[in-house]
Amino acid sequence: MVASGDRPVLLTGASGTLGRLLAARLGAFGWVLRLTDIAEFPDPLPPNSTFATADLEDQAAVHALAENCGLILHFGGVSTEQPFEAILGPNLRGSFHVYEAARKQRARVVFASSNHAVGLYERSAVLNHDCNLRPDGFYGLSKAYGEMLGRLYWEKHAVETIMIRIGSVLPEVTNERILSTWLSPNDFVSLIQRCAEAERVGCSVIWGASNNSRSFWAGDARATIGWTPHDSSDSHLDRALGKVTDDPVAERYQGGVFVSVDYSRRDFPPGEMFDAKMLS
Ligand code: 15L
Repeated sequence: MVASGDRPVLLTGASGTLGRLLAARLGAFGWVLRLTDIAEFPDPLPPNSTFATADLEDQAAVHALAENCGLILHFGGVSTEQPFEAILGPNLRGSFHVYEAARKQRARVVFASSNHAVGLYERSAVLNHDCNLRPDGFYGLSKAYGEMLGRLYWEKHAVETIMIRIGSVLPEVTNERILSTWLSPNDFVSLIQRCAEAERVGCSVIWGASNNSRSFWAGDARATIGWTPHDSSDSHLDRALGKVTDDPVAERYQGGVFVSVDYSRRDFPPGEMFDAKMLS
């Protein structure tokens, strides 16, 4: 375990949906948590936890929060598709501050990347972790940047990182796309446990998805960190099959409705992959 009593765990984005889930569940395991967010923490504080509001753009604040931490769970920043200017500070500058702090503290980082870093693959594709990044908007682009930041800090400074390309962490499978992207809350928590407990992780990419037979993704570093998901969207098939939008762009791509935001490409017929051959 890279974190313990005198090497606490810093959780950024603690007041967000995933942050609150992690704070409650990891706190109940007895983890010593240092929680932070730009917004107040809305829940009762878990045992052994402290909370401080901070802006990820404030380098000094991030460095102070990370002091003595052995693990940083970086879940902070904007989590939806937004104009570039809204993403720039929290997601790009903020992630830089987190990685610099990790370098200083010799801490491991778990970076909450997203399926939107590869959201412009069509739904028929099954991706390996080393596929080209194909972000589906400025949010996805910031996650791709975070992944490259993680790689830089591993290769140049030996900062260990696990990048989790999170699918959809939800209590229920609510539509057809989520049959492919679902990560159950229990599998999500067990993944974070393994990220902390694994002896060595280097620089690893994990698809943050349960054991879904309709998955868009296969092949990642889960064996290296010893993580096995136990849930599957398959048991929600009846409820979710056929629940689709009437938006052809969202239904065509893995990233769903994030792709549709400001999408202006009209030159490729549905079903046709964009690849280098089409340019020659
Ligand atoms: C994400 O990255 C978002 O933060 C989350 O709100 C969901 O939209 C999720 O991806 C998803 O693709 O389902």
